[in-house]
Amino acid sequence: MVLTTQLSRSLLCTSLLLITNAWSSFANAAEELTYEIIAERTHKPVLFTQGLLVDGDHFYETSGLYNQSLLVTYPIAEPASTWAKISAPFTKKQAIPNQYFAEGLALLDNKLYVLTWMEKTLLIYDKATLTYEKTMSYSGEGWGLTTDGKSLIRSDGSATISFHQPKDFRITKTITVKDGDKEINQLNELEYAKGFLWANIWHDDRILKIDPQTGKVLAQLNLSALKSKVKLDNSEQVLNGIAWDPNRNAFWITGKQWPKMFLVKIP
Ligand SMILES: [Ca+2]
Repeated sequence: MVLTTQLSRSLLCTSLLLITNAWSSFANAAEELTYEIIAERTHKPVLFTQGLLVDGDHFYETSGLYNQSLLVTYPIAEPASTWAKISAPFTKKQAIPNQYFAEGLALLDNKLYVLTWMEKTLLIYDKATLTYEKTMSYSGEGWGLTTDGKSLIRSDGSATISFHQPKDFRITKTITVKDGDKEINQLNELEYAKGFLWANIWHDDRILKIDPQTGKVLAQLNLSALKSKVKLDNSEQVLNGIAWDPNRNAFWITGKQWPKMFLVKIP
């Protein structure tokens, strides 16, 4: 009898704990934003997208992997015919040396900053010509990169976001990204838009809207509907690539080796 009572007490406690945990994870989940896909265009499947941004009427994009990393630029507007779309050359293309795995990309004061994954090296290129200018070094991994117009903002695969001063890439501030109490790891491609930081999560179809001061997740976008619109062959072809297009007041979203990009508007 005593044993039975203890057992039922412990079962009751376990159930209460499960309910509490379920409630707290529910309470932590940031609000889901609604969105509309207002346009789509081709994306060259050769691009293993790591960084994506819009400047004026052009995209700038980095493509990863060793021995094949690239920095490219191409127009947002596409030719009319399907063949012309598929065969359109890049406006400019710069091969990144074989020892580097290119990662995130940011544009600040006419310089393109390219992170590398494990090489602890930031590569700097001239925006107009894509010519290489110099490198700077840093600690840790390089995943995503963006800018608020003052700092270069870097993700490294963890929940930490580092703010670097552009002149020497020294860290001036870090934030930890949390949805409620839960740290969100594996933050990848970044975009700074409308005063907020937006981040992909690696191997996840969500993009988070983050308070750049505190790291608090304010809302999330579930973009699994985009992935269902592209034919993918392998599990590494994940959603990755967020670029704010101020002329269209919407985000261009793509993924690694995706054949399409989508223009996503949040009402
Ligand atoms: Ca971006």
